[in-house]
Amino acid sequence: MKRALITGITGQDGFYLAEHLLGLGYEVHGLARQTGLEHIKSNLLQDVPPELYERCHLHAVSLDNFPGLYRLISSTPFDECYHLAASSFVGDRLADGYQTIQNNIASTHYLLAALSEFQPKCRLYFAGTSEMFGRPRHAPQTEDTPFMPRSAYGISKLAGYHIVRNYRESYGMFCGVGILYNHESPRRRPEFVTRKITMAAARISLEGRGTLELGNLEARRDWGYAPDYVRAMHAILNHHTAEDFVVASGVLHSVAELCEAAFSHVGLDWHDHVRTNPAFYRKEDEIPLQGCRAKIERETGWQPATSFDEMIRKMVDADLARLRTGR
Ligand code: G4F
Repeated sequence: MKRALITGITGQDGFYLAEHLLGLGYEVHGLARQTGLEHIKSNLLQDVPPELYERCHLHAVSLDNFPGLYRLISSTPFDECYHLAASSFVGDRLADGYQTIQNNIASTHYLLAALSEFQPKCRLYFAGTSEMFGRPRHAPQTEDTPFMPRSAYGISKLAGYHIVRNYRESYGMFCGVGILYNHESPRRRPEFVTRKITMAAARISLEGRGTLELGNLEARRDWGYAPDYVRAMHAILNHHTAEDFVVASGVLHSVAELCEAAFSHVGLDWHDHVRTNPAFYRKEDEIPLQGCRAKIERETGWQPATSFDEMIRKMVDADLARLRTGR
């Protein structure tokens, strides 16, 4: 039986990855902050079924707790480690990004240092992001597109990527990188635009009235379904060589199209309910973040299984169910 360690196991991707690996017969271990574990025990994490985590070995070790991390990595052998933990909201101003930069870089460095010391044969997956391309020179982006991050999050992830690349090249460790584009699900946090819209569509359809304030409706993103993308993470770590892979749908949709998909699913016209508010505006670039998934498809056979419309319908349905049951 293979043994995997997931950092950030209580997040959206950690949840789906744990579910996927358990289904493949792995013994799954997860790192989480003490508060995250207490939330699981007292069933406080919204919609997180504690049954899943009961099947995992959870460790109350925060990634900035270097001694705790060393103790775990020096005592338990892992075949694979998925490093997903990170502060991940893009909207914060660069000037407010100190914690994001500090935490995301230090955690990656600590983890790699501990693995190289005690378990150099453990395969490491690093959660890269399209935010590392930031302001790309062309679309769609590939593994060869130059990085040009423009957010604290993108900068921190790019620094983490270079740490990982150095352990791969200089120490010969198996470090696979997925450069993931936006990926969503009913477990997405409400500050991200997909979930903000699906929650509003569900609420307004049940209450019969209401409005939703959004930023730029013409903003476009390459959105995919998180459970599909965790399959890509596993494929990347089980490829014959450690490489970088773009993981994307390859298709752009606008925020307006997202509204259309969500509101029409509950029989509403989004134009009647959506207003724009400059407070949510972000400057969008002319060249969009749109990924080319040709390499991962060619080399691992990975493909997304869920369409944009299907994903939005699943999210709205889940939000309707939550509102109806009061959970
Ligand atoms: O949902 P978002 O906040 O996601 P964003 O900034 O693209 O970041 C997500 O995807 C990245 C790529 O995978 C990750 F690196 C990152 O961690 C995160 O998961 O915004 C999506 C788009 C943007 O263009 C934004 O300007 O929606 C636009 N938008 C328009 N109105 C809005 C709103 N975004 C938010 N959050 N709220 C709005 O009212």
